[in-house]
Amino acid sequence: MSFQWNDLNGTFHPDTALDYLPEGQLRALQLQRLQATVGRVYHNVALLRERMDARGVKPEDLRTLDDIRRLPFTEKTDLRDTYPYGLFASPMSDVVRLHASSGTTGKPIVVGYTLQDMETWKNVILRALAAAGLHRGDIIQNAYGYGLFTGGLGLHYGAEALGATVIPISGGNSERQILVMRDFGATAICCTPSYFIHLIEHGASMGVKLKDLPLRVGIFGAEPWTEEMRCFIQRETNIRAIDIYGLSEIIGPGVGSECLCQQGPHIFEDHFLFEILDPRTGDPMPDGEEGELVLTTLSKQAMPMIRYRTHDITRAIPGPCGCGRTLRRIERISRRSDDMLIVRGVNVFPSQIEAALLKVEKTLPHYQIVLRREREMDEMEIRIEVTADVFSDRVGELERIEARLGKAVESTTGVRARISLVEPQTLQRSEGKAKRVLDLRKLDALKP
Ligand code: DLL
Repeated sequence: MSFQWNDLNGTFHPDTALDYLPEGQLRALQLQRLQATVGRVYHNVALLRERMDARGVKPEDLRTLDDIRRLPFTEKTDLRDTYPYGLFASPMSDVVRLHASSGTTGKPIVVGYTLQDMETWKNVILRALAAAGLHRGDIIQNAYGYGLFTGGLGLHYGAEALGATVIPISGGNSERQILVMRDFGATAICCTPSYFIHLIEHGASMGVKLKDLPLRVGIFGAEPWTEEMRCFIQRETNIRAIDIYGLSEIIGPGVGSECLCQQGPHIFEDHFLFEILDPRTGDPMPDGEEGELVLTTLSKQAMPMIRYRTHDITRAIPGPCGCGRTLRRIERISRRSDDMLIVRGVNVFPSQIEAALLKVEKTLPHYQIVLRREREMDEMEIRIEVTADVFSDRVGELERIEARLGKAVESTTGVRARISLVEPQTLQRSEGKAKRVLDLRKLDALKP
């Protein structure tokens, strides 16, 4: 049997054909799958059946896609409250894989997959990688963590199904990452954007410039990053930095991903239905306006999710994409409704700070936001690495950059911050998701 792989000339093989489904057919497929999913949940998940009964909704009441609004939301707390398997809609004997996510607080959540779910996952990843211009013959270094985290194993099977060569290196051990990247001739890397920036520096310290390697594409996600960060990565390495989005509760990586137009992730709408809602009222936002992303799985078996509130803030991007895919796009997720910091009463998002900082010359994309409570007042300190020459340059250079950064942050957020410039390689690096905020205010408040 011969396969039609997604080769450089842009032909797509059967797996990616769904990306181009005419709109009408796509919506019809969504409705059919939604009805089946809701039926499955109603008959197999007690919590959701009780909630639907309480609202007087039965699966057969779903006649159009808009009827989804009659269904109750699912929250992360529902997964915690029913830990570990309470939202599973398949018997454990059909579950072939478990993953878990610890999140930032509390009990972990557990997610399960049937064999068919594994096929779905493989399919969306394959399509994500193909959309990023990868194909048979590419050598993909997969530096997302393998294990309970969905990143490593999630990307793995889709990359193999694409026909590419996978290096399952997992996260960490940066020296080995660089040697493998160079010696094995990796043409693509998958990891968090913050870890990749660390690899750029680590390579430089070993005398390896990533620009000189065959590396062509980066599949970056699992944490918020900004367009400024993308520019930095592309400038330093000459690769295409592609944004991949996903979350454990829905499937893991592969809910959506960018094509080479790099204008926001296309959502794999044949498997995931998305709504953008006002996070306070739960009402739909007009097309193109910002709100909370709410996702419903359309083909998951083991753990279908109905109207899952992601707390990720984005908007639907109106209009078609230059690549010809009919799958709608969302704007990159730059923030979560729950990562908002309230500093002296002002709402501040770390992504706003990142964008402001990286616009100033000689800054490096490593920063930390430290919040303290001093004399009954919130104090925000921003530690940021700057290029080494700043420290050796003429007197006054440090102060000049500090002042520019302070101004940039204040004009973007409305909050004055103390800026501390630090030398390259001073701030702690992460192998996975970066931790940008250190909020010590509660601790400070306890001090006598
Ligand atoms: O981070 C899945 C994943 C792995 C996605 C590898 C992409 C690549 P969780 O650990 O459950 O799953 O975290 C999900 O991470 O709700 C977002 O807040 C954030 N996130 C994921 N991808 C992006 C992205 C994986 N591309 C949570 N941009 C999500 C911004 C992202 N935030």
